Amino acid sequence: MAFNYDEYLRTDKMPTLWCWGCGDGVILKAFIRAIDKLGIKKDDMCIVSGIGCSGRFSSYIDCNTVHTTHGRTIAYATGIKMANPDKHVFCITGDGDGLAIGGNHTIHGCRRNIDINHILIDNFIYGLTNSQTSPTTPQGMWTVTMKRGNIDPTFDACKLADAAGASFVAREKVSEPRKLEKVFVEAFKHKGYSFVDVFSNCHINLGRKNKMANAMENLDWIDSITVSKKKYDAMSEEERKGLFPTGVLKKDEEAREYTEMYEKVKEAWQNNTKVEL
Ligand SMILES: Cc1ncc(C[n+]2csc(CCOP(=O)(O)OP(=O)(O)O)c2C)c(N)n1
Repeated sequence: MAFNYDEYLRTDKMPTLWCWGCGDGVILKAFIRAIDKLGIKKDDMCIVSGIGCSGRFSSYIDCNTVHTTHGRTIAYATGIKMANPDKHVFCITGDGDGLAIGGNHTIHGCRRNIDINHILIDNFIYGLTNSQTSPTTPQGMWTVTMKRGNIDPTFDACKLADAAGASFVAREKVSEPRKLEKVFVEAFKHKGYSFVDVFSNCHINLGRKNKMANAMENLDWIDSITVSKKKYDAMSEEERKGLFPTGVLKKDEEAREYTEMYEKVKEAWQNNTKVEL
């Protein structure tokens, strides 16, 4: 029997405001399938999103949702998780939302290793506001704020998340929806900060001015800059240039999770002792 997505969707909000062929819809479906696979109940989860095309994600799923301000998703999600440590908290951000205006929050979410699942929808551009340079825009590409080609160095979000202390770090792409679903399942099962960088297409606001004006051309370009972690690990430094590894890049099950540590703070106050780390 065909999978019933409607069970999870706010069907009255359909069609989405995403452009035809946008990768955000692929991510939405992979997300729903992962939730279903894990049997997470709608009442036991909360989706927190920021502002952007990616920010609309929370509008479409029929569960507890908060559509917050640009760049402040992790701050809201941290509060929600601290007050409800037994619930699943998902953060959906764009690359501008989660790495530029909200970059600082992403760093400290990772550092605290709080049990939040952060999906960064990485379309390499500010989509909603029509093509400004984002931290992940590749060098040389046209943007509305760098019309002669972007001079900012290209940024690897997974390296940031790893260095900042996230205990689960992965990258996938919308051209491989089944792999994306699998990575989501692993990320959502993980206790601690799970960061998933999802390469997605924005053929309208990135592609049109960069010789990939339709979804397929944009996806082909994404395929050309990605390689599985296994292959990446076997490559020389020279061969790795311009490529991003996909798959689960880091999984540390020993790292201490923040809400659990906070329980120790409560105990310390009750017993009038110092927190035991
Ligand atoms: C404080 C603040 N600054 C700027 C904006 C304008 N703004 C809305 S969305 C956005 C960028 C969105 O880009 P990204 O986060 O990459 O998401 P996408 O739309 O590509 O999914 C900006 C700059 C805003 N809403 N609030």
